Amino acid sequence: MSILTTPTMTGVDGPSRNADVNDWVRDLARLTKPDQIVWCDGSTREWDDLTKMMVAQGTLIRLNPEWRPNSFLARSDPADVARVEDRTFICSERQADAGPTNNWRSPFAMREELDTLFAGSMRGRTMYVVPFSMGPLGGPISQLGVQITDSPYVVVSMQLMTRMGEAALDLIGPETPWVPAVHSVGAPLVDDAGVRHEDVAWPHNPVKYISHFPETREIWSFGSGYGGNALLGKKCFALRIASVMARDEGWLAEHMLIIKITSPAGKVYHLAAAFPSACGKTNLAMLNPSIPGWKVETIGDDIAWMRPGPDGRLRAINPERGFFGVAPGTGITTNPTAVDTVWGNSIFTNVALRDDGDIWWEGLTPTPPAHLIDWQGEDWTPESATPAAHPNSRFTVTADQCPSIASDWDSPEGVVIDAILFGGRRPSTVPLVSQARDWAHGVFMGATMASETTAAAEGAVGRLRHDPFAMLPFCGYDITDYFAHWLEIGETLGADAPPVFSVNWFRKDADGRFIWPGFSENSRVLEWIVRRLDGSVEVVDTPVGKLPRVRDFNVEGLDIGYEDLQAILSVDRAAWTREADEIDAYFTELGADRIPEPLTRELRTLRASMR
Ligand code: GTP
Ligand code: SPV
Ligand code: MN
Repeated sequence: MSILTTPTMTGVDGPSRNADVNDWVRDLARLTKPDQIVWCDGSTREWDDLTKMMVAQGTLIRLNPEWRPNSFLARSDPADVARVEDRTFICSERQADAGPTNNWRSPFAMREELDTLFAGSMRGRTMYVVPFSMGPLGGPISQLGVQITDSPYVVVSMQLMTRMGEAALDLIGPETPWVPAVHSVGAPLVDDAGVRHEDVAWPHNPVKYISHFPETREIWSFGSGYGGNALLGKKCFALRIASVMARDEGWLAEHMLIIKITSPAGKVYHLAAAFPSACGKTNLAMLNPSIPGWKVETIGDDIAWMRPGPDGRLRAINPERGFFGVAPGTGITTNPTAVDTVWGNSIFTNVALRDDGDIWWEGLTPTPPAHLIDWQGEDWTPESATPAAHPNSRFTVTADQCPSIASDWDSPEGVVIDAILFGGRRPSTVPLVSQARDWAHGVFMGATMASETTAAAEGAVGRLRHDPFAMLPFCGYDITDYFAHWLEIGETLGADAPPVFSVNWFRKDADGRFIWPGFSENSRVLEWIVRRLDGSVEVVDTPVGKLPRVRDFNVEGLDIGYEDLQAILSVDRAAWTREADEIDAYFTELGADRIPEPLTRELRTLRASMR
């Protein structure tokens, strides 16, 4: 970590080989008026200095190093706990390019607003310059960015989540494209009168803006320090900006996990799967198969960048370096691999603190400790009315600590994708698994996904909403153009396009209980999918896709009744008639004339077969 310039030191060049980077940093310092500028190098020393500083000022609590070495707890402000979708903006030149699902602002109007908000927004604070790479350093599919932030919590989180620091900066040559990402928590320590105020543990601003300029490939985020609002390499760059790059350049930027599966016969397969936020990507990415002989290894748990490779097949990389995973429900029975991953060198945000200086959250262990300090810093006992950890509390940790990480998880060329999965939280209607008839039907499955909302975003939880491709909050352009782009990728891939499947772990019975045991038992669904890839199992052709024959589905050693299995492996015609109406209404909402013809044809086929 090096303190190289202060805004008052005019004429001092920054350390980048790219003059635009240096100029941009200087201009932003003039606008935001920090006390000093620090160019981050990504070193252990930098991590130690920043974490010590944050412990001293109360932003971090050092966990008991006997239990959790080099690990920290952060408690956010209760008003800054998740992504803010209604404050997320796509500022394309034309409103139509943002499409029917995004909040749009004209770039001109937004720049004016942002100029006002950012003016002096870092007074009294340090401006950190965080160069980073999404994807392995120098990889052919990787992209570079530079984030400016006044949050040291964001700096250390970016160290875990991206390839951050000197090596990334070195890669940005005079002509190298890089994405500028500006972030301020919007809480200056010096006011307009020049009076200095005490800092708080989690500075933020009630007014939040998560703004994207797709044409100029820029990100401006104001007012939040939490997750995807603030770690700008993740949703803002790797999904919203990258989806626009991908549209223009013929590839895909997706909200998908990537896994490597080895069958008992030793054959290797790679799968990519899109599930909405807090719907089981991390769990599937770290799956511990319950069926003997199968192995699942982790490549990514949240984002996949995929493009046709030299052999014409789809290849994927995980552009991230770490996991920002949902804590509640991640436990020694549901996801022991994640629990092992966070043994140390981790940041926990909004979880509960144990009396012995370790952490806890709902579902980590079957029995809660007798006493805790909850995520808001209050005493908590099992009798308390509120959860000890916030429902969107998270762990942040590098992927290389994951015991199930695949040896080639950071291969710069990526892995060949053998199948694509789409899934959501659907208490009814959608079967446990079905295979699309072809690519167009697969795109229809993705485009018509719906899921119950979760705590990953501000707003009501448990409300069923359409979330096409799990990209509703993350597509940086018109979602109907995005559907068309998926269809075009299918044209490019031709016969090499991977088969597409729909999965749903979340069917409920009349009493509201999950019918399918899920978690490690999901390996049985993976087994069926792999057998389909090998062509070694027959299917039942239905209007919604190719379903398993119940007798082929491996339930050996599983405690599930025949009727329950039958229920989740069949098509309820009444429910699917309603579903077709629902899809029709959604397509109309998106603009019936904007929906690509192959998708309206799929809907007609579905309707016709329900008569
Ligand atoms: P983001 O990081 O927000 O994009 O989400 P994610 O998709 O990675 O979410 P994650 O895997 O962390 O999902 C967490 C939630 O899904 C927890 O509440 C889990 O208990 C639940 N979950 C995951 N897999 C299953 C499953 O097979 N069955 C059931 N019933 N719940 C599951
Ligand atoms: C999600 O909400 O899908 C996440 C968490 O992965 S965040 O990084 O906050 O977007
Ligand atoms: Mn996500």
